[in-house]
Amino acid sequence: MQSLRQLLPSSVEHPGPVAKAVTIPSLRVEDAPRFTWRGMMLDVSRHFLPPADVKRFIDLISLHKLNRLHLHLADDQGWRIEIKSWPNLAIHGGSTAVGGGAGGFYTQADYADIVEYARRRFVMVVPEIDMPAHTNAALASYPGLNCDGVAPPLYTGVEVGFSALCVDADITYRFIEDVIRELSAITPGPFLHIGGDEVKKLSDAQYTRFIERVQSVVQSHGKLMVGWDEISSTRLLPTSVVQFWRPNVSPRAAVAQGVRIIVSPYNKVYLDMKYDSATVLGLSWAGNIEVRDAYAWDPAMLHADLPESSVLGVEAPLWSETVVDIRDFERMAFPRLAAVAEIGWSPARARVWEEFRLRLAAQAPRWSALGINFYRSPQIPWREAR
Ligand code: IFG
Repeated sequence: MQSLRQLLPSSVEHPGPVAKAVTIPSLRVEDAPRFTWRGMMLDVSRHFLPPADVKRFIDLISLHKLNRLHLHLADDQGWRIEIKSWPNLAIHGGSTAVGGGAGGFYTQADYADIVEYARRRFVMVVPEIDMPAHTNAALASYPGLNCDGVAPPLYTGVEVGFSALCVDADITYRFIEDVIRELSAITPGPFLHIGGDEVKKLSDAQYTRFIERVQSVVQSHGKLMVGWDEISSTRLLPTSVVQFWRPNVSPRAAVAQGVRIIVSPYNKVYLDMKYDSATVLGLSWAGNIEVRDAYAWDPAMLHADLPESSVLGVEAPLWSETVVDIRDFERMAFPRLAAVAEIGWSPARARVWEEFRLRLAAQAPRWSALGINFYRSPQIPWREAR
């Protein structure tokens, strides 16, 4: 359908009835994706996106034949999914956001609605509850979850790594069991992301024990564990998936365990990175990422010891420390997400920057008709309708 849609004039993308009949030549399309996992991640914790805006993104990613939507549902600044057995997680832990503004959360009905909306567009939702670090929102919601029994205040800043679950306390595993049980029950897809990134407050032994225990909880609920690349130092089931975000971390240990890899190199596809020094939104710790940086690389060439057979696919995370509403999210995602979509779909030999930038230029009328707030990168000769 998306291939057929791309053959239609951009005028059909305007809301409302199509003015006149549209014809296309009779043709035969033979096409198939290179990678199975073609995704993006929305960080709805640092800033919350209401369900209607998440559905808007599902429309836009399915237009580009992406098929995975990873929702970063819990972090230090916000817990965004209702857990019935621990109601204060969303009520208190979801009450604010970076900068101290209003937060929000998805009821389980909202989440089920998003999952169904995505399924009808061939997009699989992959929920993430980040742990053992990035957990201040949970710790602030239940004093009993803290080793000292004292709940920290809600956090509205942008530091990372300062929080950690009390990994040697039994209550922590009752909490994890309940959260994973409830989330698994409303997630038809096979994957459950447990984060695992940026842990500064635990020893390696504590971290390893924790991840391996959480992996068995995920497995007991019939799901496959996904985690950021820090988990590759632990003993993983071959069905687990490791999301490589740090280009300098070798996937050798993970590949040796037979796990599959998603590549999200922060210097190529972290969509919260500024386009250039003039970009108002975004961060710059990983360097600026213009459209060409997001396009001119290949997952199979990232690491010498990463065979293409281990690469499940590619995913572009959009962290929202500085990204507040849907128009900000769209501005950071487009046009770079179109580059990532082509990396996920097309054979490497078919990807040539000078050719891609012209095809991208031709998307301007279509994206404008769809009302996408895309960044007019100076690298692209945008063909705006007069
Ligand atoms: N790294 C953190 C994110 C976010 C990001 C912002 C990962 C896996 C920096 N962890 O990327 O939570 O703060 O660019």
